[in-house]
Parts: sequence; structure tokens; C-alpha cells
Amino acid sequence: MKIESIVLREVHMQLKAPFETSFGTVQDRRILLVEVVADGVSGWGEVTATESPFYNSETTGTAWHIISDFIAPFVIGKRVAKASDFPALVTHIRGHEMAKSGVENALWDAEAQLTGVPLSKLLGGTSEEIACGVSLGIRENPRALVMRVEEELRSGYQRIKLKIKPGKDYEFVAAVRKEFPSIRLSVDANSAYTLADTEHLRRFDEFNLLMMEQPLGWDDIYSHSKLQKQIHTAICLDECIHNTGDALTAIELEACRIVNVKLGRVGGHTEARRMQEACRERGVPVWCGGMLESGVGRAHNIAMSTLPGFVLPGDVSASLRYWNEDIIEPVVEVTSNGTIRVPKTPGIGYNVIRDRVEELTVSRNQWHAKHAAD
Ligand code: OSB
Ligand code: MG
Repeated sequence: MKIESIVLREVHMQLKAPFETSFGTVQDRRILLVEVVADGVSGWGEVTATESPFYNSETTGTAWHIISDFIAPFVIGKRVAKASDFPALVTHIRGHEMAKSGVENALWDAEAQLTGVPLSKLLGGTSEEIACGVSLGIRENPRALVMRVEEELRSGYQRIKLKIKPGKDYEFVAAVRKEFPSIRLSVDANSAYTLADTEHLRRFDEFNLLMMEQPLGWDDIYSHSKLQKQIHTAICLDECIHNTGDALTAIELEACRIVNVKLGRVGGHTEARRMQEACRERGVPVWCGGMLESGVGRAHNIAMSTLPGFVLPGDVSASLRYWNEDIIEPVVEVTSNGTIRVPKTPGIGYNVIRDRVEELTVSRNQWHAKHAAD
């Protein structure tokens, strides 16, 4: 495949409602979309960075800079036999996994279209339907949260994850657990606690949670290994895991028993596939995390979730939970059993609505290969 052109767009999309985590509240999303033309076919990827560096160190702005000033000028006109060769092309650029992932995943979409297969199949995915959960932002009070949980369960979702932070944690989880004693329930702290909170976090053992996601430092596998030995609840790492090496470190140190795989955080489909395989070989369950994606990122998450290591419901849910209008058609829908049917058409399997993308675009940058031999 020759990388013939790259179009980078920043689109602005407003979530239906503000989403609150321990690190802040977001409603106005600034999303980067990457369109790569390879051998005449357009593939789409999404950069899943947040607007501020409060989840990890990347932002929409840093990804714009890294793609515009380093990735795109370097890879334009180059050839790769497969999308899985892309990471080697940009390995000299340190970190910036989310920026890289946006470009790599667009190439995967292009390769799947050129091969005439759904992206899920090109990746080696086996399921035709994926299991879905939801991630619920922090609410005003436990009552409001219980009402939201009830609504999501009515829609069929198979697992409920509650965002927590100090002061808005124990009572909120207790209220939900009391109302729904047997649902699959988990919590996500986004690094809001420290080892000094061990006693407090141990109290969550009574809720029989499926997992507690990223309670401690965003880059601190070591402290999680200390905590995991002192609580019964399985720790799941999110922020700490940037590559398969991190996952293996965490598993060996017993810092977690479950791994959240996010395409952006690990740098794209190639590394995500390697990571789920490494976890599967060791009997460690993985699931697909979400980053409040537009339809493009969501489509990639769906394809990835069909790989055999993804044995727990992910944070991949219906388009209309997030957006009044998504940028793909059909929109992503969830069955009454809390599953998403995996598309069977080539590529990501959804059409990007170009006119809508154009309307939402606030900035654009593009690169074209020179003709001749490059
Ligand atoms: O930690 O999983 C997280 C959203 C933004 C940043 C981090 C996280 C999240 C979510 C939302 O939990 C998942 C989703 O519904 O897309
Ligand atoms: Mg998380």
C-alpha cells in the first residue's frame, strides 16, 4: 500500500450530556479524524486523546502537532505491505501512542477495504457479536446514579461501570449495589487515590465488584502491585498500560488481574492485537475501553473487540448515548441482549458521512505524495 494522501481534521462534537470523571468534566469534544488514502482507497481513523492532559499526557493539541509536524510528513509517499508494518515506520517517534493510532488505524481500514474483508476479520477476530457495558459519569447524588443504572439495564447493557472519586464513591456504589444485588458492576477511579487510601479501597470488597479500574497513579504499576495484595477486588489497569511490555510487567508484578485495552493508549490495532494475545496466553481477561469516541473510533473498537482475548463486556455502547447525530451510518446500535452485531461489509463497516464531517470540521491539514517513484 502506498500512502498517497493524509487529511487531518479537527471536528467539534457536543456530547448529549456532560461526562464527569475524577479528572474533570467534558461536554465539548475536540476530536481529530485521520483520513488516509492508500492505493486509491480512503481509510478512517480517530485520535482518542482528551482535550486536556488529565487522563494521560496526550491532548487533541499535542496529537495535532505530532501528526502534522512528524508523522504525516515522514510517512507520506511511503509504502507498507500491511498496516501492521506501520508501527515500525514511526518507532523513532517516542510515545504519542494516540497520535500514531489515529494514522495506523486509518491504514487498517484501507487495507481491509482493499482486501475486501471486514476489519474484524483482517485483525483475526472471531465473534459476530460483542458484549457491551456502559461507563457512567459521576452524578450529583446516589439516587440520580441509581436511576441512570436502571435505565441502562433496561436497554440491555451487560455490565455497569461507575466513575468514582474521593467523596463520591462508597455511598454511590453502595446505593447501586443495594438496588441491583447481582449485576456485573465495576468502578473506575482514573488515578484518584493513593496507597494511603488502602483501608478505604478495601471497603469496596463488600460490593463484589467485577473490578476496580486504575485506582492509583496513572504511571505507577508498582503501587498497584502493593494494593492488589491488600484487596480482594480485582484491579484492572487502564492508564498505566501503553504496550504489551507494560501489560506483562503488570501481570508479573500482580499489579492487576484484568487489562483494559484502548486502541489509542496502546498505539493502534497492531499493538492491541499483540497485547490481547499476550494476556490470553496468561489467562488474563481483557476488554475494550472507550474514550467518548465518534462513530469512527467506535467502529474500530467494535472490530478490535472481536478478537478472542476480549472476554469481558467493553465500554463500547450505542452512538445515541453520546451524540444526537453521529458521523457514521448506520449508527452503532445495541441489541436488547446488550450486544453489538459486528458489521460484515469491508473495512470498518460503517459509512463516514462526509458532509457531516465537513460541517463539524474547524481545522484541516493535508499532505499529498509526489507522483513518480516515491
Ligand atoms: O477511564 O475509561 C476511562 C472516558 C474518557 C477518558 C477515560 C475513560 C473514559 C470512559 C468513557 O470511561 C468510556 C466511554 O463510554 O467511551
Ligand atoms: Mg478507565
